[in-house]
Amino acid sequence: MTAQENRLIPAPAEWSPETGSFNLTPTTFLLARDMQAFQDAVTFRDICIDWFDFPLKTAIKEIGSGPYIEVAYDSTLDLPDGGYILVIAPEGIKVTGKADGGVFHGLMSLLQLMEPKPDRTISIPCQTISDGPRFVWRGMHLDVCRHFFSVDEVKQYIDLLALYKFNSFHWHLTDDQGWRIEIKQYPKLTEVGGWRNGTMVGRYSDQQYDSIRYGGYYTQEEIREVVDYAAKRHINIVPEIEMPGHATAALAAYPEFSCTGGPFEVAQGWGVFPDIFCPTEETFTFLENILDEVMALFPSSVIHIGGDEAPKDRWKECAHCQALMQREGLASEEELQSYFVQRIEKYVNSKGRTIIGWDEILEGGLAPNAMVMSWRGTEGGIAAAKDKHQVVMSPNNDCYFDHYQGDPANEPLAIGGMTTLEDVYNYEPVPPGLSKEESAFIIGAQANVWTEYILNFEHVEYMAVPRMIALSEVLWSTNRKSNFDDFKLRLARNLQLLDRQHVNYSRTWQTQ
Ligand code: TNX
Repeated sequence: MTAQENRLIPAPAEWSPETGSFNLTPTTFLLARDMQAFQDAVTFRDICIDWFDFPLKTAIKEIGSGPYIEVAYDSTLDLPDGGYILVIAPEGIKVTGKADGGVFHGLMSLLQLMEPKPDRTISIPCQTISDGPRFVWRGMHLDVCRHFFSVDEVKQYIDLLALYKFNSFHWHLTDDQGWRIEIKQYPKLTEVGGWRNGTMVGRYSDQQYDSIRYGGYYTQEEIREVVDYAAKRHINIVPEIEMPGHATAALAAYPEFSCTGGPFEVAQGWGVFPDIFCPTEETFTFLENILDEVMALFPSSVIHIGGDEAPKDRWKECAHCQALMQREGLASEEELQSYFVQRIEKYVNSKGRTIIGWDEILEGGLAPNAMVMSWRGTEGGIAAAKDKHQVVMSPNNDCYFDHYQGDPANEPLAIGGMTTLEDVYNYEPVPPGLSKEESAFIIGAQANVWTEYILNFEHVEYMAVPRMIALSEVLWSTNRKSNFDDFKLRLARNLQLLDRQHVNYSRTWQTQ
């Protein structure tokens, strides 16, 4: 393969093309040297059936005399965690990976290089790759509240994350417009909170609504299935349970945890709503019980507790809140939010997990062990990093894939903003002005796909792809060339892979 034909994204750290190719036939074995690698081999076999209808055989013992695709973990590799060495020669292929996920990442590179032939064999050009990630948090988010996506669709989304070596899926499960995760102790969360009696249609300024009942939720069994599916692809799922704001759906089901007692309806329009959780002992018990069930379903060491856009109007007028502020010596409602988050943090920490929240959790004082997701810009992230808290960058200018990606005149209705493919490609997660020590607290970045104006999964694909492909290179590649023209060439070839899966990616960038 010539350099011009290279289509690997994210670009590997070191890459040397060689002559010849390996020919994969239905009798080729994928041979695992350890049980961990065997698990990856089995997942890869499933992926090859899905992608190429190709029945790759897997084994943990040598069968016959090869040729093999050999996979093994090796903790002594001089590579970052998750790195791998991939050697493709005419006599065989070898993937050696470093935990966590190195073998799988190597296999995803292999997948991108596979060229199916009409005779049902697959040709893979010879080369040697040595590779490893720059950041440990390589994230994509999906809002399933404003619009709901099926288990199958969420798995398709996870497939895309896996192909581009993302390792974190932030599942935004609760919001004003719908509560999407079954909680056994509080069935009304989904029975009532999972459904709304209409939805805003078109532009926000038009204030038009339909009156169609809309909703859905995931059962705990489905959640486990998705968690397992992601884990097999070395993707951790970070669940988000929003508090104290974006809580209208929960309060429609259980108004007793609000300041006024309600009643409330699940929100039909977009925006920020004034009724938020009231910090009573009963509310804390309610939220802790919910978090217990959430933590039992999600092994993630990090739990997202939201924290954004919580108007303080109700707290200002609430006798309980004002008395609590007096008792605790809290000078403002922002400090009351900080008190709220710190109590939740203490609880989550007591279960051995860490909380992450949107950058509003800095207001009124950051909880001692919290991680911060910086979305309103980079200032929150910079402040948190200086304060020695881990930060995931997600600034809306560069990482909001609900924004327009091209001239609004030619694009489907979006929330606003403008984040082109080139903007994402040129994004640098470590902001200037941080010292080396402070920069180490920027552990990665994430793009968010909020779905107010994204009504179906095809549209999710359109908004996410190829911007997420550009982000994958930002997050993974250590030798980023900042050569957008070269990236576009590789992208054009890389997208042929997605044609096979009928992914509805955007072509807007081709005319930019
Ligand atoms: C702000 S980002 C929100 C979301 C919206 C999004 C739309 C964040 C923490 N909160 O609730 O969906 O803007 O871009």
